Amino acid sequence: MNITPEEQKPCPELPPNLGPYRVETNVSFVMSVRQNEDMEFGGRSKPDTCTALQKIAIVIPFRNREPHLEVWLYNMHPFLKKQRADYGIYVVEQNGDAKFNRAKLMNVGFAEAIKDYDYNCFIFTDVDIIPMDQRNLYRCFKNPRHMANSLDKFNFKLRYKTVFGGVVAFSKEQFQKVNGFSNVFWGWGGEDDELYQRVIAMGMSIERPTQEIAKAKAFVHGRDTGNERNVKTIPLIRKAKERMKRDGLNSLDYKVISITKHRLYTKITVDIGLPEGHLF
Ligand code: UD2
Ligand code: MN
Repeated sequence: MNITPEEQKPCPELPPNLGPYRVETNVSFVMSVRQNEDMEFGGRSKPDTCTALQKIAIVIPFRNREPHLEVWLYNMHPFLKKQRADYGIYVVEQNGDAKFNRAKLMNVGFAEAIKDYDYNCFIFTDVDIIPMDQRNLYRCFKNPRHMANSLDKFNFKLRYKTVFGGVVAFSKEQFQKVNGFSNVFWGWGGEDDELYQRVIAMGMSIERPTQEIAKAKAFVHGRDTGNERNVKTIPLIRKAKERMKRDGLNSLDYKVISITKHRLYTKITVDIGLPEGHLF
Protein backbone atom coordinates (compact mmCIF):
# COMPACT_ATOMS: atom_id res chain seq x y z
CA MET A 1 0.00 0.00 0.00
CA ASN A 2 1.32 3.49 -0.85
CA ILE A 3 1.72 5.95 1.93
CA THR A 4 0.34 9.31 0.97
CA PRO A 5 2.02 12.42 2.41
CA GLU A 6 -1.12 12.97 4.45
CA GLU A 7 -0.70 9.67 6.25
CA GLN A 8 2.74 10.60 7.41
CA LYS A 9 1.57 13.60 9.37
CA PRO A 10 1.20 12.84 13.06
CA CYS A 11 -2.41 12.90 14.27
CA PRO A 12 -3.30 15.86 16.51
CA GLU A 13 -2.78 15.26 20.23
CA LEU A 14 -6.51 15.60 20.80
CA PRO A 15 -8.88 14.20 18.19
CA PRO A 16 -11.54 16.71 17.11
CA ASN A 17 -15.24 16.75 18.04
CA LEU A 18 -15.28 14.43 21.03
CA GLY A 19 -18.24 14.46 23.37
CA PRO A 20 -20.80 12.37 25.25
CA TYR A 21 -21.46 8.97 23.70
CA ARG A 22 -24.70 7.03 23.82
CA VAL A 23 -24.09 3.33 24.43
CA GLU A 24 -26.17 1.10 22.19
CA THR A 25 -27.21 -2.21 23.77
CA ASN A 26 -29.69 -3.65 21.31
CA VAL A 27 -27.10 -4.94 18.85
CA SER A 28 -25.62 -8.03 17.22
CA PHE A 29 -22.29 -9.29 15.87
CA VAL A 30 -23.75 -9.12 12.37
CA MET A 31 -24.52 -5.42 12.74
CA SER A 32 -20.97 -4.74 13.93
CA VAL A 33 -19.37 -6.65 11.09
CA ARG A 34 -21.49 -4.76 8.59
CA GLN A 35 -20.41 -1.43 10.04
CA ASN A 36 -16.75 -2.34 10.22
CA GLU A 37 -16.01 -3.86 6.86
CA ASP A 38 -13.10 -1.45 6.48
CA MET A 39 -11.23 -3.21 9.28
CA GLU A 40 -8.29 -5.49 8.96
CA PHE A 41 -8.95 -9.00 10.25
CA GLY A 42 -8.07 -9.42 13.87
CA GLY A 43 -9.88 -6.23 14.89
CA ARG A 44 -7.16 -3.88 13.71
CA SER A 45 -7.67 -0.36 12.52
CA LYS A 46 -5.71 2.87 12.21
CA PRO A 47 -6.48 6.37 11.06
CA ASP A 48 -6.11 6.81 7.33
CA THR A 49 -5.35 10.50 7.27
CA CYS A 50 -2.54 10.72 9.82
CA THR A 51 -0.13 8.62 11.84
CA ALA A 52 -1.41 7.88 15.33
CA LEU A 53 0.82 8.82 18.24
CA GLN A 54 0.39 5.48 20.01
CA LYS A 55 -0.08 1.87 19.01
CA ILE A 56 -2.69 0.44 21.30
CA ALA A 57 -3.50 -3.15 22.14
CA ILE A 58 -6.79 -3.66 23.91
CA VAL A 59 -6.85 -6.80 26.01
CA ILE A 60 -10.11 -8.37 27.19
CA PRO A 61 -10.14 -11.36 29.56
CA PHE A 62 -12.90 -13.67 28.51
CA ARG A 63 -14.89 -16.81 29.06
CA ASN A 64 -18.49 -17.39 28.19
CA ARG A 65 -19.60 -13.75 27.95
CA GLU A 66 -20.66 -13.53 24.31
CA PRO A 67 -23.60 -11.15 24.92
CA HIS A 68 -21.30 -8.64 26.62
CA LEU A 69 -18.64 -9.00 23.94
CA GLU A 70 -21.23 -8.36 21.28
CA VAL A 71 -22.23 -5.06 22.85
CA TRP A 72 -18.65 -4.10 23.65
CA LEU A 73 -17.49 -4.56 20.06
CA TYR A 74 -20.47 -2.79 18.56
CA ASN A 75 -19.81 0.31 20.62
CA MET A 76 -16.05 0.30 20.91
CA HIS A 77 -14.97 0.13 17.29
CA PRO A 78 -16.66 3.42 16.36
CA PHE A 79 -15.51 4.87 19.69
CA LEU A 80 -11.86 4.00 19.07
CA LYS A 81 -12.02 5.10 15.45
CA LYS A 82 -13.45 8.43 16.55
CA GLN A 83 -10.45 8.77 18.87
CA ARG A 84 -8.29 8.07 15.82
CA ALA A 85 -6.56 5.18 17.49
CA ASP A 86 -4.14 2.78 15.85
CA TYR A 87 -5.36 -0.29 17.69
CA GLY A 88 -6.01 -4.01 17.83
CA ILE A 89 -8.48 -5.98 19.96
CA TYR A 90 -7.32 -9.13 21.76
CA VAL A 91 -9.94 -11.30 23.39
CA VAL A 92 -8.08 -13.75 25.60
CA GLU A 93 -10.25 -16.73 26.36
CA GLN A 94 -9.50 -19.10 29.19
CA ASN A 95 -9.93 -22.66 28.01
CA GLY A 96 -11.62 -25.24 30.24
CA ASP A 97 -13.65 -24.76 33.37
CA ALA A 98 -11.04 -24.30 36.05
CA LYS A 99 -11.24 -21.19 38.24
CA PHE A 100 -11.08 -18.02 36.14
CA ASN A 101 -7.84 -16.05 36.28
CA ARG A 102 -8.44 -12.58 34.90
CA ALA A 103 -4.98 -11.24 35.71
CA LYS A 104 -3.10 -14.08 34.05
CA LEU A 105 -5.22 -13.70 30.93
CA MET A 106 -4.19 -10.03 30.81
CA ASN A 107 -0.53 -11.06 30.92
CA VAL A 108 -1.12 -13.52 28.08
CA GLY A 109 -2.79 -10.75 26.07
CA PHE A 110 0.25 -8.53 26.54
CA ALA A 111 2.72 -11.29 25.64
CA GLU A 112 0.81 -12.32 22.51
CA ALA A 113 -0.04 -8.80 21.29
CA ILE A 114 3.60 -7.71 21.23
CA LYS A 115 4.31 -10.61 18.85
CA ASP A 116 1.75 -9.14 16.45
CA TYR A 117 2.67 -5.47 16.18
CA ASP A 118 4.87 -2.84 17.73
CA TYR A 119 2.33 -1.90 20.41
CA ASN A 120 3.44 0.65 22.97
CA CYS A 121 0.21 1.09 24.93
CA PHE A 122 -2.06 -1.50 26.53
CA ILE A 123 -5.62 -1.07 27.70
CA PHE A 124 -6.75 -3.90 29.94
CA THR A 125 -10.51 -3.91 30.11
CA ASP A 126 -13.40 -5.94 31.40
CA VAL A 127 -15.77 -7.03 28.66
CA ASP A 128 -18.73 -5.41 30.40
CA ILE A 129 -17.65 -1.75 30.64
CA ILE A 130 -18.30 0.82 27.91
CA PRO A 131 -17.38 4.49 28.19
CA MET A 132 -20.11 7.09 27.84
CA ASP A 133 -17.85 9.93 26.77
CA GLN A 134 -15.45 10.00 23.83
CA ARG A 135 -13.20 12.38 25.74
CA ASN A 136 -12.23 9.41 27.91
CA LEU A 137 -9.14 8.71 25.83
CA TYR A 138 -8.29 5.03 25.51
CA ARG A 139 -4.57 5.77 25.52
CA CYS A 140 -1.52 5.80 27.70
CA PHE A 141 -0.34 8.67 29.83
CA LYS A 142 2.54 9.59 32.10
CA ASN A 143 1.28 7.28 34.84
CA PRO A 144 -0.69 4.05 34.73
CA ARG A 145 -4.28 5.21 34.34
CA HIS A 146 -7.47 3.93 35.90
CA MET A 147 -10.50 4.61 33.72
CA ALA A 148 -13.40 2.84 35.41
CA ASN A 149 -13.83 5.35 38.24
CA SER A 150 -17.29 6.59 37.26
CA LEU A 151 -19.60 3.66 36.52
CA ASP A 152 -23.35 3.99 36.21
CA LYS A 153 -23.89 0.94 38.44
CA PHE A 154 -22.08 2.71 41.29
CA ASN A 155 -23.91 6.02 40.67
CA PHE A 156 -20.81 7.44 38.97
CA LYS A 157 -18.95 7.49 42.32
CA LEU A 158 -15.38 6.45 43.01
CA ARG A 159 -15.82 3.44 45.27
CA TYR A 160 -12.57 3.84 47.21
CA LYS A 161 -9.44 5.88 46.69
CA THR A 162 -7.15 3.11 45.49
CA VAL A 163 -9.66 1.24 43.31
CA PHE A 164 -7.90 0.03 40.16
CA GLY A 165 -10.27 -2.50 38.56
CA GLY A 166 -12.31 -2.50 35.40
CA VAL A 167 -10.24 -0.61 32.83
CA VAL A 168 -6.59 0.41 33.15
CA ALA A 169 -4.03 1.76 30.68
CA PHE A 170 -0.29 1.05 30.87
CA SER A 171 2.45 2.00 28.46
CA LYS A 172 4.64 -0.95 27.55
CA GLU A 173 7.39 0.38 29.86
CA GLN A 174 4.99 0.94 32.76
CA PHE A 175 3.61 -2.58 32.45
CA GLN A 176 7.04 -4.17 32.23
CA LYS A 177 8.21 -2.11 35.19
CA VAL A 178 5.59 -3.76 37.43
CA ASN A 179 6.23 -7.19 35.85
CA GLY A 180 2.60 -7.23 34.68
CA PHE A 181 -0.19 -8.65 36.80
CA SER A 182 0.27 -11.43 39.32
CA ASN A 183 -0.44 -14.90 37.89
CA VAL A 184 -1.69 -16.42 41.12
CA PHE A 185 -5.13 -14.85 41.58
CA TRP A 186 -7.67 -17.57 40.78
CA GLY A 187 -11.33 -16.64 41.15
CA TRP A 188 -12.96 -13.29 41.73
CA GLY A 189 -11.27 -10.31 43.31
CA GLY A 190 -8.05 -8.82 44.58
CA GLU A 191 -5.92 -8.95 41.43
CA ASP A 192 -6.73 -5.30 40.68
CA ASP A 193 -5.72 -4.15 44.17
CA GLU A 194 -2.53 -6.16 43.89
CA LEU A 195 -1.68 -4.42 40.62
CA TYR A 196 -2.21 -1.08 42.34
CA GLN A 197 0.31 -2.12 45.01
CA ARG A 198 2.84 -2.97 42.30
CA VAL A 199 2.47 0.45 40.74
CA ILE A 200 3.04 2.17 44.08
CA ALA A 201 5.92 -0.15 44.97
CA MET A 202 7.69 0.91 41.77
CA GLY A 203 7.42 4.56 42.75
CA MET A 204 4.69 5.40 40.24
CA SER A 205 1.27 6.82 40.97
CA ILE A 206 -2.02 6.40 39.18
CA GLU A 207 -4.13 8.94 37.38
CA ARG A 208 -7.76 9.08 36.30
CA PRO A 209 -10.02 11.08 34.04
CA THR A 210 -12.49 13.35 35.85
CA GLN A 211 -15.70 11.75 37.17
CA GLU A 212 -17.59 13.48 34.37
CA ILE A 213 -15.38 12.28 31.53
CA ALA A 214 -14.96 8.78 32.97
CA LYS A 215 -18.71 8.10 33.01
CA ALA A 216 -19.26 4.59 31.73
CA LYS A 217 -21.85 1.89 31.46
CA ALA A 218 -21.09 -1.28 33.41
CA PHE A 219 -23.48 -4.17 33.04
CA VAL A 220 -25.08 -5.53 36.17
CA HIS A 221 -24.63 -9.31 36.30
CA GLY A 222 -24.31 -12.23 38.66
CA ARG A 223 -21.08 -13.99 39.56
CA ASP A 224 -19.98 -16.40 36.82
CA THR A 225 -19.65 -20.10 37.50
CA GLY A 226 -15.94 -20.80 37.91
CA ASN A 227 -15.19 -17.31 39.18
CA GLU A 228 -16.13 -17.74 42.83
CA ARG A 229 -14.67 -15.22 45.22
CA ASN A 230 -11.02 -15.77 46.03
CA VAL A 231 -10.67 -15.89 49.81
CA LYS A 232 -6.88 -15.81 49.77
CA THR A 233 -6.30 -12.33 48.47
CA ILE A 234 -5.36 -10.31 51.55
CA PRO A 235 -1.98 -11.92 52.30
CA LEU A 236 -1.16 -11.86 48.59
CA ILE A 237 -1.93 -8.16 48.27
CA ARG A 238 0.08 -7.41 51.40
CA LYS A 239 3.13 -9.17 49.96
CA ALA A 240 2.77 -7.65 46.48
CA LYS A 241 6.02 -5.72 46.57
CA GLU A 242 8.10 -8.72 47.46
CA ARG A 243 6.34 -11.15 45.12
CA MET A 244 6.24 -8.93 42.08
CA LYS A 245 9.88 -9.61 41.25
CA ARG A 246 9.17 -13.27 40.58
CA ASP A 247 5.42 -13.43 39.87
CA GLY A 248 4.22 -11.83 36.67
CA LEU A 249 5.42 -11.46 33.08
CA ASN A 250 8.72 -13.12 33.96
CA SER A 251 7.04 -16.26 35.31
CA LEU A 252 4.19 -16.42 32.82
CA ASP A 253 3.52 -19.94 31.62
CA TYR A 254 0.70 -20.91 29.24
CA LYS A 255 -0.15 -22.83 26.13
CA VAL A 256 -1.92 -21.20 23.22
CA ILE A 257 -4.64 -23.48 21.92
CA SER A 258 -5.70 -21.32 19.00
CA ILE A 259 -5.44 -17.82 17.61
CA THR A 260 -8.27 -16.78 15.33
CA LYS A 261 -8.37 -13.49 13.47
CA HIS A 262 -12.02 -12.55 13.29
CA ARG A 263 -13.07 -9.36 11.54
CA LEU A 264 -13.70 -7.55 14.80
CA TYR A 265 -11.10 -9.09 17.14
CA THR A 266 -8.30 -11.54 17.56
CA LYS A 267 -9.34 -14.43 19.76
CA ILE A 268 -6.61 -16.17 21.67
CA THR A 269 -7.77 -19.32 23.39
CA VAL A 270 -5.30 -20.37 26.01
CA ASP A 271 -4.59 -23.05 28.56
CA ILE A 272 -3.36 -21.21 31.64
CA GLY A 273 -3.13 -24.25 33.89
CA LEU A 274 -4.69 -24.77 37.28
CA PRO A 275 -4.37 -23.14 40.68
CA GLU A 276 -1.64 -24.59 42.84
CA GLY A 277 -2.99 -27.40 44.98
CA HIS A 278 -5.94 -27.98 42.68
CA LEU A 279 -7.49 -31.39 43.33
CA PHE A 280 -8.96 -33.38 40.49
C1 UD2 B 1 -14.66 -6.20 39.33
C2 UD2 B 1 -13.62 -5.33 38.63
C3 UD2 B 1 -12.82 -6.21 37.69
C4 UD2 B 1 -12.12 -7.31 38.45
C5 UD2 B 1 -13.18 -8.10 39.23
C6 UD2 B 1 -12.57 -9.09 40.19
C7 UD2 B 1 -14.34 -3.02 38.40
C8 UD2 B 1 -15.18 -2.07 37.67
N1 UD2 B 1 -14.29 -4.27 37.93
O1 UD2 B 1 -15.57 -6.59 38.31
O2 UD2 B 1 -11.87 -5.47 36.96
O3 UD2 B 1 -11.14 -6.77 39.29
O4 UD2 B 1 -14.04 -7.27 40.01
O5 UD2 B 1 -11.86 -10.08 39.58
O6 UD2 B 1 -13.70 -2.66 39.37
N2 UD2 B 1 -14.85 -12.71 32.92
C9 UD2 B 1 -15.32 -13.55 31.89
N3 UD2 B 1 -15.90 -14.73 32.22
C10 UD2 B 1 -16.05 -15.14 33.50
C11 UD2 B 1 -15.60 -14.29 34.53
C12 UD2 B 1 -15.02 -13.08 34.20
O7 UD2 B 1 -15.22 -13.21 30.71
O8 UD2 B 1 -16.58 -16.23 33.71
C13 UD2 B 1 -14.11 -11.47 32.56
C14 UD2 B 1 -14.98 -10.42 31.91
O9 UD2 B 1 -14.20 -9.63 31.04
C15 UD2 B 1 -15.42 -9.64 33.12
C16 UD2 B 1 -14.13 -9.59 33.95
O10 UD2 B 1 -13.56 -10.89 33.72
O11 UD2 B 1 -15.90 -8.35 32.79
C17 UD2 B 1 -14.30 -9.30 35.43
O12 UD2 B 1 -15.21 -10.22 36.02
P1 UD2 B 1 -16.64 -9.75 36.58
O13 UD2 B 1 -17.27 -8.89 35.56
O14 UD2 B 1 -17.38 -10.92 37.05
O15 UD2 B 1 -16.23 -8.90 37.87
P2 UD2 B 1 -16.84 -7.53 38.46
O16 UD2 B 1 -17.89 -6.98 37.57
O17 UD2 B 1 -17.20 -7.73 39.86
MN1 MN C 1 -18.38 -7.16 35.58
